[in-house]
Amino acid sequence: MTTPALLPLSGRRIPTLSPGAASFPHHRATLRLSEKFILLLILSAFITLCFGAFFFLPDNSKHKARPVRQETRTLTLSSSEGGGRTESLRDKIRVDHERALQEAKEKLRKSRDELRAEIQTEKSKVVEDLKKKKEVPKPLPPVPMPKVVGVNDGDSVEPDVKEKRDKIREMMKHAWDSYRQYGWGHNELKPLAKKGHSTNIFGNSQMGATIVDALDSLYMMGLHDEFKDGQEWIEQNLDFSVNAEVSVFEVNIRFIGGLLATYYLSGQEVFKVKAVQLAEKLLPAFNTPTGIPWAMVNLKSGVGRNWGWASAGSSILAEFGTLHMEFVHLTYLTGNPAYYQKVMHIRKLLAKMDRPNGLYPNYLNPRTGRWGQHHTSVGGLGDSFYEYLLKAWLMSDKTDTEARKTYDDAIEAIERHLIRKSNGGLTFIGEWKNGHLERKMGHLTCFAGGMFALGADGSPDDKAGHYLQLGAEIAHTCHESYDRTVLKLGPEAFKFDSGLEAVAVRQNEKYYILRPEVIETYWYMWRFTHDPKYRQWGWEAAQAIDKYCRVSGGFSGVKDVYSSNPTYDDVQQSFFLAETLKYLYLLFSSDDLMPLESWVFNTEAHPLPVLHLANLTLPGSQAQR
Ligand code: DMJ
Repeated sequence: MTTPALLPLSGRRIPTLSPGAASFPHHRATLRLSEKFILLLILSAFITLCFGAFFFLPDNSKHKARPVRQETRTLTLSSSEGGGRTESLRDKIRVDHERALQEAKEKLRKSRDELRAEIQTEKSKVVEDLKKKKEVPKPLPPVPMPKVVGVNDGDSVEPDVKEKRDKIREMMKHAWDSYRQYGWGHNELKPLAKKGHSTNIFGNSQMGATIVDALDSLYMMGLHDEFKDGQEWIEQNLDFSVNAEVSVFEVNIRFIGGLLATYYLSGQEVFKVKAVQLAEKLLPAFNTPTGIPWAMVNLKSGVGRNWGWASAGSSILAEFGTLHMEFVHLTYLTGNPAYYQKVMHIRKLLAKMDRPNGLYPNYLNPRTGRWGQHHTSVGGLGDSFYEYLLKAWLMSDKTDTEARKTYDDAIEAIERHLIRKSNGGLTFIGEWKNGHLERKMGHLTCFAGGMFALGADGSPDDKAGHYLQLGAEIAHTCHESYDRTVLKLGPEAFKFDSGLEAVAVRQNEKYYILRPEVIETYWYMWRFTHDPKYRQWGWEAAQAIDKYCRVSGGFSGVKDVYSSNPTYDDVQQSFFLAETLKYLYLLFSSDDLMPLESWVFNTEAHPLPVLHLANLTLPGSQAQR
């Protein structure tokens, strides 16, 4: 009861605490405190009076409603039988009064800072409670579930292949069990230190990135108990109202992609609901003058900004260009056009821009809508932008022809300006930097072999054979980058210069951090050609990972693939479980597990079903479909 009376009083103190308040003379503060004490006394006396009036004055309404005889009876009752009751009421009032006084005294004994802290805590509690009330998940509109095919198949009849598949499953279990034991709930695992790990892409949060990223792999591999544990953690702990500044791109591809894929595979509503809750938290990132999103957003405040290292405050092509698949699915599942409109706006804006040599620079300023440095890459900073153009077309059941045309044009420019053959006959994809070609290829760029193969069917001028061949050449080059190392694992970047062929030069390019791109390309090439060499190459990589990256607490990256005695980086990346092991597992499964006619894998290897939208119009998409 005393708190409401004190709150306005305390509230009035706040202005005195504003800048300048610190210089108030001490006696003045004392004077204010005694004034308040007197006020409180008056107030509590007044409360006592009200109590008395309430209990002892006759009730007017009763006067009107009841006959006179009953009135007399009531009065008689209170003076004779009610004598004891009056006494106890007086006692109660006295006790309440004393308690109020005591509480008031205690409050006044506290320092200004203590009081301020109390008020702040109360306020935050109210805000939190209100938020919790608001966050009760809204039921989502029912939509037809897309065809979910080939989720539980894939076991091979060949014993040798089956054995390899089982080995990959065992590796997955080791990675998961270690994370379960030492890093549970953290984003990632430090397998040597045997504790949790997180990087700035997830802010300072503990959002269980490995759980969300790994769930669909566990599901496909039939690791049911592990899947159940992960689902339970998500149901009980995955909370996005955290004060964390996260990467919009990473959260989209790992969390939203992971949750959506797991929803489609398992049919469990919780994954869909969580994906939508999280997506809502990303939307403020699009509040920029151009609608090109910030790279990072604070999940609590919605404030966005870009990476400090990006050219001229720019957003990154591979980040704002890798949202389409997940956002189309979000609109499909929720009926909310906002997601679809955001990504289509980005596409429209890019279509209007000039492109140097037909190439897309990696940097675009979200305030001015102008390109930053003219660097173009099919690896880091550019890669999945091209991938999502192709996959937007595939995911729309090949009806999004605008996306296909944009992909074809971009690939044509890339082939003309960035793809070359080395002296030793290896096809590589270099990087365009300020008007010249850097003859260096990243591990990340190796995904492009799979992309070319995936896009071969449907390419213009009957060039399907050409693109499948290009995919095979990239796969070969990337295999060489693995084969020319001591550990038989690929470096982060390798050169084709001054007599060098597919080898890393700088020490800081010699590491392998459990990345998936080379194995991803082997898998696509395997699906399209069934050439046994892709399974062979995949198996070489799996063995090397098991031999050099496996430790008792999980799997770790290594710092130098050219050293026979490498040191560990002590990180088990979440994409190792989401992608590397999933692609390996698929490589040793039959094609009826996740057939590519029905599923499109996002850039983090989370499969999303093809939406047969030919006769459907997404809200806000009239112009496009
Ligand atoms: C993954 O998170 C995704 O594949 C992303 O597109 C880029 N690379 C990492 C893994 O290497």
